[in-house]
Amino acid sequence: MLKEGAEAFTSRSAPMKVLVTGIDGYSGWPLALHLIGRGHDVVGIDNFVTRKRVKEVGSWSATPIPPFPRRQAAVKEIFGKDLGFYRGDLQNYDFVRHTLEKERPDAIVHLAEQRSAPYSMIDVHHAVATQVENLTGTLHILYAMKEACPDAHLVKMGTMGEYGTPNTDIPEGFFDVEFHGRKDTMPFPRQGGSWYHWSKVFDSGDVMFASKIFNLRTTDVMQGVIYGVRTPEITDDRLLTRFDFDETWGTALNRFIAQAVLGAPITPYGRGEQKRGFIALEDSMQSLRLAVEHPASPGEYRVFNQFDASYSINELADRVARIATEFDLKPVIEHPADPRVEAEQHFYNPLHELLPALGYRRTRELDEVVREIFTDLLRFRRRLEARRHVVVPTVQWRIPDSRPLLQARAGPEQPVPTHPPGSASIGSPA
Ligand code: USQ
Repeated sequence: MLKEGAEAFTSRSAPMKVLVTGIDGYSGWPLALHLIGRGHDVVGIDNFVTRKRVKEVGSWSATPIPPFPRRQAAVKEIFGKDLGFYRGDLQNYDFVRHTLEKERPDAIVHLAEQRSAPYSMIDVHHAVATQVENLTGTLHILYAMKEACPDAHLVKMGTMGEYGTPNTDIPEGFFDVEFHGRKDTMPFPRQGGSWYHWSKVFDSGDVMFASKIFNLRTTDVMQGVIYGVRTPEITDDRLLTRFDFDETWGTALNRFIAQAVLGAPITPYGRGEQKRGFIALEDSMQSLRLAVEHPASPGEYRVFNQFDASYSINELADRVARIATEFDLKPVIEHPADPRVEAEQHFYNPLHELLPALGYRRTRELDEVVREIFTDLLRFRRRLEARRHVVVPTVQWRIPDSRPLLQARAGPEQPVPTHPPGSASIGSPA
């Protein structure tokens, strides 16, 4: 349970060893750079499945991403530090335990999960792969922590989407309930909006329970939608992080900017009054670092709502359209029927007080980041042009098999989930 007040947190500013799972990903890579820039030692794990899965839906990153050994070499050259790396799969328990035993990190930031809601909704195979892989990876980490490094602190990437859109304020994880005359503090109800979001809900239960039975230090991060392509540490194109814009892997604001660059319609789904919590990439990294540097206590399971401000999808579309004109673009906004099953107009007031209590401060304003994304995407316009067909919404929540639709969009190849559970080899430092 969460301890009250910021005083309960013990800050550790001394250099720490941090293991980042999913280090090759959109958040994992800039997090590694940010932690290294702050003097921490970073070791990463990845199996490169996101690279494969983005290809599976016919897309690629708008930013060109070097192979991992070149990323490591750039870190060595620019930061003068070694970045340890294990290529391997969290589905393999021996690999996870072996890596934790060898590295004995102070903190583990667990980002290595299937992170796309639309990908999880393609068909039954993608739904099952998402849930089996996400839950198995997390359970393997929890057990391996107990065996190999029980004093380490787990910072687990969850999602604001676990809460859904209830007609009440959303607390940070827990709330006080009075029912039939009795009172208790209980986990706030979770109402995921995709098989992906439900996998995070189930993960949260597992992390909370493991924290109790194994006396582990855990922080569950309810992450809002991240936007942006740069952090201060990305000073060279070899250090760029990936930027997805396709319907499956791209997220709302990033997609809208890519659509404006392409001259394709910006697509707020349905009425566009859906509200979500958003945060700039740089500020998300700041938040994760604060969580790492202020570990939970042994046996403590705490929940942070990690977003900076809430916006409706229409507000974001309008803002992107307005800023696009500064770049001589001629944006058009269209409202396709919502392919998802979600409230298109609703109350939304999540609280976010715990990270500010640890020192979180907004460093980026939305308009400024939108301009920065436009500037970068215009540089990589040809990469967007080459995959322009993938921005159109295709995966439908209400139908059990969207593969024919994806196939029609992508050509003859039938997408099937890459990387069946347990298929990857035991990794070694590379
Ligand atoms: N949306 C549009 N038009 C688009 C794309 C999205 O209107 O072209 C709408 C969606 O219907 C939804 C909202 O924008 O209402 C957010 O969708 P999204 O694709 O940006 O984000 P989502 O699928 O919720 O998932 C993303 C990340 C996920 C993370 C989550 C945080 O992929 O890993 O957990 O954001 S949150 O949304 O707070 O749950």
